[in-house]
Formats: sequence, C-alpha cells, structure tokens
Amino acid sequence: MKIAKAEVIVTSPDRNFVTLKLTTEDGLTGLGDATLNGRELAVVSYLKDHVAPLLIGSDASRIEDTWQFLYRSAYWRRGPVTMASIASVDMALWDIKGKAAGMPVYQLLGGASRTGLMAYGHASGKEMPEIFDSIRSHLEEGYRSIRVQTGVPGLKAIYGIASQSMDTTDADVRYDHEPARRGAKPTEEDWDTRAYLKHLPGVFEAVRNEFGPDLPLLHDGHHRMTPIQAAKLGKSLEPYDLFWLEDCTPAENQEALRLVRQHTTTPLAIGEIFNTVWDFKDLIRDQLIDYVRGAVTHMGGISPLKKTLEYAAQYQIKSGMHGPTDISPVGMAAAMHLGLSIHNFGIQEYMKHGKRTDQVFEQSYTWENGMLHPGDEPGLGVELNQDEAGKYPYEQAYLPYNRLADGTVHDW
Ligand code: KDG
Ligand code: MG
Repeated sequence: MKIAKAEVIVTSPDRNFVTLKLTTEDGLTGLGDATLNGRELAVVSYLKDHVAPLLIGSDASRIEDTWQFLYRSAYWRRGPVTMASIASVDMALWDIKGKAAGMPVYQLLGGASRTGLMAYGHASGKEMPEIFDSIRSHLEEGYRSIRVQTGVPGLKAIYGIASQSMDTTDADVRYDHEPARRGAKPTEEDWDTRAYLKHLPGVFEAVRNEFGPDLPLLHDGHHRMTPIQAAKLGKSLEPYDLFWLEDCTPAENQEALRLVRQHTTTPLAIGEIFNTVWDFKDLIRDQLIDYVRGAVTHMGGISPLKKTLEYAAQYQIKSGMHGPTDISPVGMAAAMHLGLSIHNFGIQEYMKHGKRTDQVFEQSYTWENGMLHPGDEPGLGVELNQDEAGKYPYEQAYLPYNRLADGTVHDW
C-alpha cells in the first residue's frame, strides 16, 4: 500500500484551513489537518517542500515508523510548524488504515470506551444579560457544559467575547466562530488584569444563581495572569465550582502552575499551544494539572497524543482536547476517535464550524444531546469536497493581540 500522491490543500470557507491529502497506489485516500491559525502558509511550505517528497513511494500502513522517521530524521524537532505538519501525515495514515480495514479509526485504537463525548461550547457576552442569553442559546443548542467569557468594565474589546466585536454583516460568519479576522494586520485589543480579577467572581456568582449548581462551567484565562494573580483567581472562583480554569498563566512557564496549585482546588487545564509529550511531562508527573488540552492537530497526530494521554491516565489526569474552529473538521474527527477510545476522556471542546466549512468538509460525526460521536464510517469519516474547497482561496488572517493602557503588549 504505497503512497502515490501527497497534496496540500488550502481553503478558506469561513477561515483558513490546511489539509493534507494522501492517495495510495490502489486509490485509498486519507486526510490530515495541518491548520496553524494565523501562520498557515508556513506549514504549507513545510509539507510541500520538505515532507511530501519523502512520502511518495513509502508504505502507507507504517504509521508509527513514518512518524518516527519524520520526527527524528529532520534533526530539528518539535515546534508548532513541524508538529502540525507531522500531525497531518499521522492523521491521514490512520484515515487510510481505517479505510483499508473497513473500520472507523476508534476501533483500531482499541474500540469505544463510552457511548459519546461530552462537549462544551463557548458562551460569552460583554454584560450579564448577554452572557445569560448566550448560555441559554447554547443550552438550546444541546450543550450541557459551557465555557463562560465576559467583558470587563472599562475594557473595549476582549478576545473570545462574541457580541462586542461582530464586525461582519455576513450572517453565516459569527465572530465567535472565526476569531482570526481577515486582514493585513492583527486587531489590537485592550487588557487590565486588576479590573478582570475584580469582575470575574461576580460574573460566576450571577451565572450560578441563574443556572443552578449542576451545570459544568469552564473559563479560559488565556495566559494573561501572573502566578500569584492566577492563584488568587482560582481561590476566588472556588465557591462556583468550575469544571476547569484554563491557561491561567503563560503556558511556557510551567513552574507557575506549582504556585497556583498550592493555593487553589479549582481544577486546572493547559496545553492547547503545546506540541509534544515533553511539554506535558513535568506537569503530568508532578500532578500540576487536571486536564491535558493538547490538540491532535498540534501535538503531532493521533499516535503521540494517545501516548501522552495514556501517560496522563497514570496520574488520573484527563483529556480536554482543544476544539475551536481553527481545528478543521478533520482534526475534530481525529480528536473524537481518540477521545472515544481512551479510558481517561474528560471533555471535548466543540465550537461549531460555519456552514461553508461544513460544505467543504463532509462529516459523518454527530452531535446529539450535548454529546459528540465520530460515527462509524471507515477511517476518520470526513471527506474533502475539492470543488467546494476550490471556491475559497487563502486569505491573510491574524489573531488579535492585547495592549495595556500604557501601550505595553500583553498576553491575549
Ligand atoms: O488559534 C487560537 C485559538 O484556537 C484559541 O485562542 C482558542 O483559546 C482557545 C480555546 O480555548 O479554544
Ligand atoms: Mg484556550
């Protein structure tokens, strides 16, 4: 089962996506997601110029060997561009193996460990009434776990707050679906940690009073706090029983979580920007986190993320795989097959893609009663409609960034 063709397809239906499509000599195809939000074309070059030529003629059935070859032979290891590229090869090879076996990938990973995957959605608003409306509309859409992000008095625009920044008239594209806005320059937003720390506990108190004690609530701190600020926030949120507090400190400073951990029992999640097991190793071994946020797309594929999660399982740490819209439907399907099969699944992030994206990527995964399921089609269960994909060429897009009142650049 030799690889005959390796194509890199860039499409921008609602946002940019990079997809690797491998075709074997006997006509089987496999897809892999290689989307790196805001830096997409760097991965395209890595794949086209350096990886695709190595794949032609190689054995598509040798997933582990191909992964080790691409990881080790480059000498320059890790990093988001390299690992997103390798991830797409790994996913595409699992897709092909599933199709060759006539089985969904989760069966090849050990079979289902549960009937479906609990997923959380993103509710947000600038003020309380909008936040309540957003939570209600997510509940109506079937979500049973909800991330809550809020505006902060005095701040004009904050990343992840949907309604304040609706700068599009296209009803199919909501800002919260597509936070990487198209344009030649990133949008500048503002930030004030003291104002945020003062405001946030009151928001969660109001949400708990309105929606009761049972609804799992999550919050993303987006790397914005110092360790002591994060410790203070974790403590002040304890009465509201969060499912997790995510990215409370910059992910690079892993020691920070030790300090946070010493002060609060609010569960901690981190790792959406991590690329390998090495980024998680100490955090897992020292039990400084409760959830691993790694994405199949950015952790080098299904194979290495499965190993990372199995390591985490020894410490009762669970999965919380990253699933915003910049993970393509192919990457989401891969996460679902992995999540269904591992023992220590925790929760899956799920932001619905826009309509055009759903037309480009034909999916067989399902969303019912707040639960995702990858479906039972052979392989990953997602196919790329190349005619549709061809209608939407790449468009430059950047994530926004933050400055403090005095002009200092801050984590966003
Ligand atoms: O590309 C960046 C987004 O994926 C990220 O900002 C989303 O923080 C995020 C989340 O938790 O989904
Ligand atoms: Mg996040």
